[in-house]
Amino acid sequence: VKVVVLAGGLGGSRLALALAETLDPADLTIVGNVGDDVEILGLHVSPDLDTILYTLTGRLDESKGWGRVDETWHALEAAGELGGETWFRLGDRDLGLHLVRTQALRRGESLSSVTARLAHAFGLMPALLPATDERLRTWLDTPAGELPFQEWFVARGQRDEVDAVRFEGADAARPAPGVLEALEAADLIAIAPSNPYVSIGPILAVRGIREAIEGRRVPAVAVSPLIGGRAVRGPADRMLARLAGGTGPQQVTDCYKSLLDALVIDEADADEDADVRLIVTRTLMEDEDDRRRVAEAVLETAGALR
Ligand code: FO1
Repeated sequence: VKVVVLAGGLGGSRLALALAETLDPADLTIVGNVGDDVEILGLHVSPDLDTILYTLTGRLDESKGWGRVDETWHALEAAGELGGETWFRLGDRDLGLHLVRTQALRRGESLSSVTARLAHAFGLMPALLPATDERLRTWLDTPAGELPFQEWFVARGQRDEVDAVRFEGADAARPAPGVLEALEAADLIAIAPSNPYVSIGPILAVRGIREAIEGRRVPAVAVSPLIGGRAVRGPADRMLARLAGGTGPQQVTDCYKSLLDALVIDEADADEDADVRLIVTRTLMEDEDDRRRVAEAVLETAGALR
């Protein structure tokens, strides 16, 4: 079966890894969020694409959930001594990737093209596509004003409540090459247990992607990012409570109106209802057994729905 998975950072990369381990990796296409891309020290950083790349090639620092394992920080320390920006921490190894990517982008190469080269160099088997090659940036409307994503997420530690989310550039953004083709060829569309607002939202803000999923002829299945009404990591639960009015399966489903046939939820949420078919399993993905269980729930759902 051919699968397309829409993925944000850590939750996205966990499900992508689960699917890559369970399927023939050549049958998997990962469409990654670029709304949290940011320029740091003159370099283009694509945190979610990189978290996916690092996770699926065994390079992720699992303790932080971002960046590379065995990282050192000499360049950042030097930048700090010189008054450079250090709030967004780029490690030495990570910097190597940002240097290569930024150079390619400045020469006019597209983000999807350079991502494919980086992925190939790191031995990534599934296709990894940015949602779009165009500039798309997530902004948060908060009581402290409108903030760019990483300023809210990293610099201010998500302390501001979010009243609205805006995707700068979304109107003009076209799906990156390969995205619509992969959706057209897919037997199943999966939405990873990433933050619906700031990780999956920017992908679905690309009109061509949303329309392709709305017009799908195959099942679409999401994995809820909530366990017992709480986010495994990050602010998804707070955002759902404030923006959707609750932290149950129904509120997750509401984020994906007309885009979903089923939702995989955790046992801890099994007593709740939603207006799509619910599949109950243990959704926390810490080891390979966990990942297989969640991937099989996603894949079986598709079989059961057709
Ligand atoms: N997250 C942090 O909380 N602090 C950081 O300094 C930080 C640096 C960083 C560098 C490269 C990268 O790929 C990701 C990084 N992240 C950092 C994570 C990132 O901000 C978020 O996890 C994602 O954007 C949300 O999915």
